[in-house]
Amino acid sequence: MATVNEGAVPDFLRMDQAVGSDPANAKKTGSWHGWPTKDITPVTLSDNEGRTVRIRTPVMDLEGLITPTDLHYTVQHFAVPPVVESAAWELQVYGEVKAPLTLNFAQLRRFPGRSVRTVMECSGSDATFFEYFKGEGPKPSRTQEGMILSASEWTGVPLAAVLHEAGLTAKSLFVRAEGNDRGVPNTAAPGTKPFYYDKGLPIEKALHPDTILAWAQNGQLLEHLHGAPVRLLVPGWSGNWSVKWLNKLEVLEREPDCWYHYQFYYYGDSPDDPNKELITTIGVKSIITQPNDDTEQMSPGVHMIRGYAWSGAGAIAQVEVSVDGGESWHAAHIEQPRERFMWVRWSYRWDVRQRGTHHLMSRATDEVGRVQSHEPRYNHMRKNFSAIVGYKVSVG
Ligand SMILES: Nc1nc2c(c(=O)[nH]1)N[C@H]1C(S)=C(S)[C@@H](COP(=O)(O)O)O[C@H]1N2
Ligand SMILES: [Mo]
Repeated sequence: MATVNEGAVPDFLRMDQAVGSDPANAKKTGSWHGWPTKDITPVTLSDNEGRTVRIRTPVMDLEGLITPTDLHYTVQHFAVPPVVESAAWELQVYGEVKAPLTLNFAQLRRFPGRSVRTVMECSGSDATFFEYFKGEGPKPSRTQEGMILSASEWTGVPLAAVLHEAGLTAKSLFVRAEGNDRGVPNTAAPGTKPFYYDKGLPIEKALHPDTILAWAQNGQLLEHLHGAPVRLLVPGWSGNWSVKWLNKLEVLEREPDCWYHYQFYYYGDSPDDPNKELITTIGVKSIITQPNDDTEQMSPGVHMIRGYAWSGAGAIAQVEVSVDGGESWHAAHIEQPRERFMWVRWSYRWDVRQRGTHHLMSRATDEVGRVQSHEPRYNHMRKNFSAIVGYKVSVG
């Protein structure tokens, strides 16, 4: 182990000199954030053994683009599966391939690596806004409930590299990814047998270079709740495609009949709707983070209205802000970097002189021309809410 050569460290760099002796530098808590003690806490739920199994992200409190891993939301449909050590992990690749293969963790890591920064949004995020928009429920509070929305840098290898190693044929049209968690959904038909969580990705998306098998998140090996040792990561598509605790890749000629396709993550008016549409790409969406539900009266003067914007279909091209309930719109400043799958931060300088109530809104447009809508796309499962949510603020 290397030892520090005390003599080589200049006095001003020594920890005791720098912070220890001066009471003004004593560790502080509360709203002071110069020490890693600022109380930004996720909304969590624990199992009956005290383990955290659900996390909702306090998006209004975030700075920058990366959600710290301990604040990144987590969702799983079944019980969290037992830990599989990376040394014991294996990935089976089989089905419509030239040469089925089994890879261990070390072998997977020999493929050329790739990192991708992406926003991840659960289809169920903001679902209670559907009732609110229909006038059937109170306005949900994103500050109090947290959001099923986060963003990370993920590191792994392109799924395409592994598929090419196994060898694709003209019949390799879908890739079914299966996790290690097993159960029976609450809403499944009586008699449904337990099954492993799985999703069947069309080959075009499977071969996209940013669709990766990830073993790391934000510079560290994956944590168990996020799918360790290896998960699938499908940027731009709803979170449920990014299969955690990945064990198997089955290549198929036809779309597999995964339960979480047309029984859960679909658009449609009812379970019997003959025109069900599978949910893939996430919407074009912006949210205002400042001011927010916790903001009390604002004083006349300059305020920064801030937020995030993202789209599953392309980079964000424009964000506009309205301070009069959507009658007039002004361009917001979009902060760099603006990456294809990442969210962006935006801000609008609002110089407000007039006292009274003002109705703030934000509207995002992506590079393929999709514009955030005023009305949600209603669907029986209440998935993928992406409409504009306004905030009334009082200036006085
Ligand atoms: N194996 C497995 N993978 C899964 C799920 C699951 O239940 N089992 N849930 C999906 C859903 S609905 C979402 S939104 C994301 C959440 O990923 P995270 O917990 O790392 O944020 O994982 C997806 N991958
Ligand atoms: Mo989800």
